[in-house]
Amino acid sequence: MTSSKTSIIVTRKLPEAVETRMRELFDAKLNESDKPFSQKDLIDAVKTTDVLVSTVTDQINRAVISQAGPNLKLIANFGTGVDNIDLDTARNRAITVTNTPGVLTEDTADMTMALILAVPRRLVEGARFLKDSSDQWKGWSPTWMLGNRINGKRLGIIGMGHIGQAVARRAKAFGLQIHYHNRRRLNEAVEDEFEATYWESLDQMLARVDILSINCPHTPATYHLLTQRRLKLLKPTSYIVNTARGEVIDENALARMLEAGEIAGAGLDVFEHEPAINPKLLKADNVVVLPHMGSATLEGRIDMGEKVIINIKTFLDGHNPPDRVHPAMF
Ligand code: 8YV
Repeated sequence: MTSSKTSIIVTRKLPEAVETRMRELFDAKLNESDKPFSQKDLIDAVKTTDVLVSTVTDQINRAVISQAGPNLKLIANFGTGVDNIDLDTARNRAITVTNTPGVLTEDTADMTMALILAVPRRLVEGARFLKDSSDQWKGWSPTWMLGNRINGKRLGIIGMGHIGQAVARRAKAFGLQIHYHNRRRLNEAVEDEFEATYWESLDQMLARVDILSINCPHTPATYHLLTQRRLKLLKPTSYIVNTARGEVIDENALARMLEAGEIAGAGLDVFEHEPAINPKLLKADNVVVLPHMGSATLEGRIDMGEKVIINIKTFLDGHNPPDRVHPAMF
C-alpha cells in the first residue's frame, strides 16, 4: 500500500487545515455535510476503504468490523476514548487501531475545572436569570444566589491518568484537597506534587469527598462504576462532575438522586445515551449540562487531526504508529 493511493474515509467534518492536508496526502473521502454515519454507512465504508477515520459518534462494533473488506488495515480514531470501537474484533481481523491521546488533556482538564467552579457557585443559574429575567433583578442581596465554597474542600478524582492529573494540578491551585482512586497507585513524586491521598477502595473515597470528578475511560470494567449503591455513598452535599464518558455513571439513578436532593449538583459534559439526555437532568437547576465539548477548542481539534495523519502516515510507511491502541490498555 503506498500512501499516494491510500483511500481514507473520514466520518465527520474536520477543521479545514486537517482536511486540506488529508486531501494532499491521501485519496480522501471527506464528509462535507458532517451528517453522522449510520451503521449502514459505516459498513459500506469499511467494505471499500484502506483506512477509516472514525469519531465517538461511530459505533464500530462487531457487526461493522466483520463486514470489513480485505483493504481495511487501520482504524485511526479522531479521539482519545476508543469505547466506540470493538478492539478485540479489530485485533482478530488484524486491523490496527490508533487514537489521539495527549493533545486534548489540557482542554478537557480546563473544562472539568470550569464545571467544578460552575456548579457549586451556580454560575449558569445566575447567568440564565439575568438573560431571562433581568427586569426582575432587584440588585445585590446578602442571602440570594448563595452557592458553596470550593476552597478547602475535598476533590475525589476517579481515573488519575493524564487528564485526571491535569485536573488535580488545577484543583490544587484552587485550594482543593486532592483524593483519587485509580487502578494503580501513582508514584510517590506525583502524589507529593498534588499532596494527593490514594484510596484503593472507591467506596471509602466516595463517602469522604465534597466534589467527585470522573476522568477514567469507559471500558467494560468502568461501565456503571457509579451504580445507585455507590452514588448513595456520597454525602448529600456533594457535587459530581463528568467530562469522561456518560456510561461510567448510572444516569437514571443520578437523575433521580439529583431530583430528590440526595446529591447537591452535577456538571455533566457527557451522557449515557448521547445525544439523548435524561429529561430530569435538563430541567434541574442544580445541574449544568454541556454538549460533549470538553476537548472542543480549534487548536485541540487541529492537533487531534495532525495526530490522526501522523498515525496513518507512520502505519503506511510500515512502522508502528505512535498512538497504537492495544485492547489490554483499556
Ligand atoms: C472527542 C473525547 O472530541 O477524545 C475523546 O475521547 O471524548 C472527545 O473529547 C471525541 O471523542 C472525538 O471523537
